[in-house]
Amino acid sequence: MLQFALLAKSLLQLSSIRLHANHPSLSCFDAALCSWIVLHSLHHSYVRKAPAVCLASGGRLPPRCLWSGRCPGDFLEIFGNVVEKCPLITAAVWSARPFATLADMEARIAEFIDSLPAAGKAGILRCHPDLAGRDLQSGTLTAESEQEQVVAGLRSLEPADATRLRRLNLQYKERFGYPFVICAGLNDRAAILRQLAERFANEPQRELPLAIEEVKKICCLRLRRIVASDIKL
Ligand code: 2AL
Repeated sequence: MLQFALLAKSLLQLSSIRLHANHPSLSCFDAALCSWIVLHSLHHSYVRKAPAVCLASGGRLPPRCLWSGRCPGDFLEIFGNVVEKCPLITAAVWSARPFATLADMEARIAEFIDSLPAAGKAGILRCHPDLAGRDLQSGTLTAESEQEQVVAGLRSLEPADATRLRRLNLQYKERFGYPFVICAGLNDRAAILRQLAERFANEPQRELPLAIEEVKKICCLRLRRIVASDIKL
């Protein structure tokens, strides 16, 4: 029991808990209580400090998210493309860790994007590939983008739809100075074509925030996919 008490005492000192644990003759009850407090506090400080993302998935933390909290390199490797070809955004929100929830991380990314001037927002949009464009045909899209475009049915467009999409994409880019961006994961090809034609008519001041909202939706779906794949590990 003395060993148990000493262990509890050193653990208490390790975890910086200041209880009256210095007394050499802790009772059995004191020792048990101390141990419980120590283990409980160690568990909580670990859970609070370690993870980049802490999801309530039956009390389990996604393993890759757990270790991704440790250094920026790991974090970037996992989350670097949640905003297409904009790892700078991921690197910037790294400082805001730990994230209590996935929604918290999404909110920090959205906050960062919203804080950019219009030229920065347009820059983010310019990092996005055309929908059903040359990169999809040549297999040079990012893995995330390819998956989204294929699932939306953009690889198997009818020739007439493909021609229409190409023409509208070009006109849109000429009008706004960046490619048409929409969350392909939430729209099928008919909805994409319809929205492209509708949004083309918008004034530039109205279109920029709409396009940026789509970037945030794409980001949320990508984050969810990453975390879901972690939970399966
Ligand atoms: C994309 C893309 O690559 N994935 C997605 O959801 N939307 N591109 C785009 N121009 O909208």
